[in-house]
Amino acid sequence: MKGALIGCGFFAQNQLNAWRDIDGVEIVALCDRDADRLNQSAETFSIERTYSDAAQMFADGGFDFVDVATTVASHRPIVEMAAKAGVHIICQKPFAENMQDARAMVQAAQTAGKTLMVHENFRWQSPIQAALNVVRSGTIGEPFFGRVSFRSGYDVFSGQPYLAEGERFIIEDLGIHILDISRAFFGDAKKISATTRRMNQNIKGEDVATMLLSHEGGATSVVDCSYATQRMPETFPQSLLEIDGTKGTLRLDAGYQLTVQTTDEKKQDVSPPVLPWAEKPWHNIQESVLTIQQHFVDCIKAGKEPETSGADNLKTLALVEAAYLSASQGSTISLADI
Ligand code: NAD
Ligand code: 89V
Repeated sequence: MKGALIGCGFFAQNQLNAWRDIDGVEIVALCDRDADRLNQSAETFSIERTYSDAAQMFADGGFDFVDVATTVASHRPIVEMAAKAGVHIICQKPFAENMQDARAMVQAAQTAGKTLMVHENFRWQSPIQAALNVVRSGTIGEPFFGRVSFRSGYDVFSGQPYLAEGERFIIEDLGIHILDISRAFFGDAKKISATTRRMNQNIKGEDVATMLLSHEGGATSVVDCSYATQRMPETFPQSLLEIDGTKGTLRLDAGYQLTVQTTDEKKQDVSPPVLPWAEKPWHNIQESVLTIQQHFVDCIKAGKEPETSGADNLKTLALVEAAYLSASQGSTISLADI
């Protein structure tokens, strides 16, 4: 399969490394309107075709899929161009700026008959997959309560300065992943209520969010996120889990320690591997980039809908919108109204 990538910024370097690791895939074209970033990525990854204009790249064609690694404002126009050009699409999160755009993007890919997957990679992290395997196997019975927690004081703003500048921050950028993990464990949500705070006065958006979800199957989950938490050990970028089921409990604690208690207790170290191009503490996220991109390729080959497809991600994005609405109104929001 031949691919093209648009947006040669901070995170795309991981995506380009991961594409290089996947058998049978070659990235043949790159696009970025920033010439320095474009040329640097082209040189690092030995990619000859380079473009400053995505429309020109699609017009020239010669690839089966596009990887959209730009920030959110450009996602809808690029995804629509890609669908018109008749290529499969993998698009970074946040999928879209609002539900209307996201629905239009899903529709565009459906009309074109092409796969559209969102690069929603946190549920693909191997410690999360290890916990999902335990829950899906029925070992702890029916999960009725969960907490999915991401609390850190890590400086994300030096690598991603735009995160300090938006009206929205933690729910849209990070909470979106943690809400998606909650969906992976407990299914879709019916209702959500949220509170937010901004503790860091040097940024525009909220950096603390606490969300309570009622899931359609009856489970309740607490999704809590913070970039204002000074603690040792610093756990960035680990998502921690506490799940109570009818037959036992599961904990994913700091340091990737998984504990499953039923009639007995089993402890397991589920630390992710550090890939040759990865570096700590990002290795957890970096490994999931490889896993999710492999899933995209496997699904296209098998003609299957990806687990984190565009259509699926509408439900995660709806949770983000509902959480902001809840925090601004001080009320519980029904997902049916989003
Ligand atoms: P970035 O600003 O470093 O890079 C984005 C690049 O896209 C820039 O080089 C910019 O010039 C280019 N670009 C923007 N619009 C363009 C257009 N229309 N045509 C051509 N080039 C264009 O951003 P980043 O930190 O790499 O983030 C990119 C996306 O990845 C964001 O949506 C972010 O939320 C997401 N992200 C995801 C993860 C994850 O774990 N899934 C982690 C970090 C970032
Ligand atoms: O995964 C992300 O989207 C990143 C970070 C982990 C820093 O929040 O922006």
